[in-house]
Amino acid sequence: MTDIKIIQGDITKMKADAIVNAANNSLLGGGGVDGAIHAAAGPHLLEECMTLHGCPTGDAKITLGYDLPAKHVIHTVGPVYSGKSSDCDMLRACYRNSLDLAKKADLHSIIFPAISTGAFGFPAKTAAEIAYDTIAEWQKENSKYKMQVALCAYDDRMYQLYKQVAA
Ligand code: AR6
Repeated sequence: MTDIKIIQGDITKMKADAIVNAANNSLLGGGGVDGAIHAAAGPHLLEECMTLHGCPTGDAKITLGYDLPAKHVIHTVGPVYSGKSSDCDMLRACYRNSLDLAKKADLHSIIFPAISTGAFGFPAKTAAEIAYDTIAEWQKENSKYKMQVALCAYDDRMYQLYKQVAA
């Protein structure tokens, strides 16, 4: 059964087994949600990220959450939007690999920001559809594993798009 909550707000304030970071290949911080997560988690997050030696686009790596309410951060790297169909494949891979990693770490709740829809320029509506459909498919394939998933919109527009695709 599909069980995806649509929520709005600042992901750094949210409690879960993991929040997902829309990072870049260096994993050493940046702006947007990445900057907010590092600021709220404190300097130990960057120290742990420095041991990970970056992350390829579409892949995901896990750290502790340090000063965040969330226990862990799953850092994934979305595609920089270029209009190629491989962008969609990469965005799907971000959601899939983050969920697989959370399951491997025995986590049971995860909150995603709208990966790639800010600085990386991915069209919000298509990104919302990819996020929802990929998570729903993963939940179907992993129906024996209880994983609460939420999609966190920061602004009203993204929130309305998520509500539309979930309807
Ligand atoms: N809580 C939830 N969502 C947020 C927050 C927050 N505190 N802040 C921003 N968003 P972006 P990207 C939303 O640009 O497009 C960074 O510099 C925002 O409204 O953070 O994947 C990285 O280091 C948007 O919908 O990530 C990379 O270099 C969504 O998060 C690059 O930006 C994603 O916007 C990644 O770009």
